[in-house]
Amino acid sequence: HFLQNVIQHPIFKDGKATVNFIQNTPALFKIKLPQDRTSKVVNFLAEVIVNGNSDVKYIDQNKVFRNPKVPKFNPLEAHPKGTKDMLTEMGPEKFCAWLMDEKKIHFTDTTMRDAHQSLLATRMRTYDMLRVAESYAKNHPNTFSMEVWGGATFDVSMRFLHESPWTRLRELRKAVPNILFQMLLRGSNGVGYKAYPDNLIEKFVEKSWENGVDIFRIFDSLNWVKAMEPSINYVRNKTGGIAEAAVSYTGDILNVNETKYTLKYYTQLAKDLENAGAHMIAIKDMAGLLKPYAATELVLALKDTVKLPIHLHTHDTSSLQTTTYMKAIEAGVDVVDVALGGLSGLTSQPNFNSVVEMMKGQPRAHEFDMPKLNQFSNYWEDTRELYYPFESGLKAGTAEVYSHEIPGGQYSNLRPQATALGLGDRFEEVKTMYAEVNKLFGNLIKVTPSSKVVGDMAIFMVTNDLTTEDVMTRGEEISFPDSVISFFMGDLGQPVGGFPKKLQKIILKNKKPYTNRPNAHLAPTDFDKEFKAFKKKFQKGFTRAIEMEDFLSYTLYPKVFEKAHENYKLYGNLALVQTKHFFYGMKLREETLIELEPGKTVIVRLLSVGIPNELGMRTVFFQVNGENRFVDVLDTS
Ligand code: 3PY
Ligand code: ZN
Repeated sequence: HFLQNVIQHPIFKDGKATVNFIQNTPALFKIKLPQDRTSKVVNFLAEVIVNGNSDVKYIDQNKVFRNPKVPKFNPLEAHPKGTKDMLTEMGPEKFCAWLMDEKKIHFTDTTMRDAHQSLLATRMRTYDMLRVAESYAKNHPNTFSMEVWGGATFDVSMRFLHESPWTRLRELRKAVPNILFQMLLRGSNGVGYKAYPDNLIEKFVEKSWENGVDIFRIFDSLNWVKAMEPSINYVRNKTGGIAEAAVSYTGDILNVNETKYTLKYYTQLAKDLENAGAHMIAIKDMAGLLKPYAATELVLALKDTVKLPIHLHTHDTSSLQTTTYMKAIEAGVDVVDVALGGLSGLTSQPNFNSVVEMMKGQPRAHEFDMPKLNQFSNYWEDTRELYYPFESGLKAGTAEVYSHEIPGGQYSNLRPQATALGLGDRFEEVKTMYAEVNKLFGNLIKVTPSSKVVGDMAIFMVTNDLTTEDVMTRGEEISFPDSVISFFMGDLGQPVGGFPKKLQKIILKNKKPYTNRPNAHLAPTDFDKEFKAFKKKFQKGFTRAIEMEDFLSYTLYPKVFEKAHENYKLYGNLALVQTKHFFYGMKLREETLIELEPGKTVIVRLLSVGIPNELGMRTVFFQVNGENRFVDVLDTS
């Protein structure tokens, strides 16, 4: 049909079609695609086979993937009782009291959130999580919690993986009804990079709970209690979940020259968070700077200051952090964050499997079935191979982290960001500059989004060959990155000790900064009006009723949502496609299985790919459930 239209077009008929024909007659090439789910997903496969997945920058043609094995479990057996059941029975206060009475050390498994955010630029797909989720829930119900949501996963799942973060959460919840689910919430910045209206955050918290989140780890990128307080209240008032408020750790409390981020500073902060209503306190060591002996001091002091469970989070960038856990456990920490072996270490969390082994025979040991826990590590090790283009390239632990202080979750993004800007060979300089910018900005707590501001400035300065002296002496002539200007305006809140005044003047030029909560300047979201307008705009593309959750995704990331939605209309639910074929397409005679719904599986086999015709179109032949099908795709190479 499409070819008929082209052939009968007057320009084409007259033999006047040139290389510009496609550009000049775009309507002809807007092929109306069939709407059923099978055709949509086949169209996607054809597109990746011909043009590749635009998120994959290079392909190693010799790469051979192993088939990740899901550890055995009984699908017919009920889920064993876990911490989620206990929270439901006890409510947050009693549950936290139980946790503090526990002698055993407890473990949060971060594999499905921070581990892949920090090692694989957040690219882990729902497909690979769902494959093992039920098995994990049935094999290891004694896990304290699983961090599965929030942080960068929210936008990356839409932006690059063409998934709905809400569907991910719901599907995981179904597979894991027994273990607590945890998310990372950037306080007033939600799961974004700027402040949002308070009532939007409130709705977001409420919906996250309804869809499956139990523990909300709430932090502020500048450790500003005022910015965390509203979120703590929303969790307390709108959900039955746990408000875990985070003390983000930077510097070194054992450094005798430290005057800002001292032990006293952290204990006071924890006390303020307890007074603000936190159920638990997290030590959020986002860059992995908490050294073993410092952990002893910090945990003992916090235990002395607050009557709440203490949950320790770190990144193993230095490769020392298992020792930090040992010291923290000795000092009485209640829960530590770990990742399953195959996705642990370096910029990720310490190795779950090995920490369990370390504790064997010790007073605070917590028993896990080791052969089975190791099977899960192997699953992730094999699965990780599928994500090789997103590896950060860090091969060994580095003591450099104590000087640059780059958070683990940022490290895996900063390198590709630098490479994309042509600074691949100058990453050393970027890291050094990151530390210099931190000093210039007054020594900040650096965690999303404040860490992004520092990263943006570092890259900007390296790109433009600027020194800190240039900034201070001729900053008036420099147009700084938007994120930097916005930061100095007070859009992310107030840093500890305030902004460096001279630099603030240079960066803001004539603008006047504010000092109260950024959210106080934002008009509340008018849910009635805006949700109605949203429905009107988007309902056509949905095969189900639009939900408030869709609206929240849109409100937090309008452009990203719109693009993801366009994609959804074209290709349907891409979370169902196997990862190998999602990223790399299919090889000749290869088969892929797509389970559209339980009991409805489509088997697609690639038969051949035609050479481009004079219009650049290629015909991809498949066998779909035994029947031949072809799809024409414009080769854009
Ligand atoms: C995030 O906000 O995504 C983080 O992981 C911060 O550490
Ligand atoms: Zn982290």
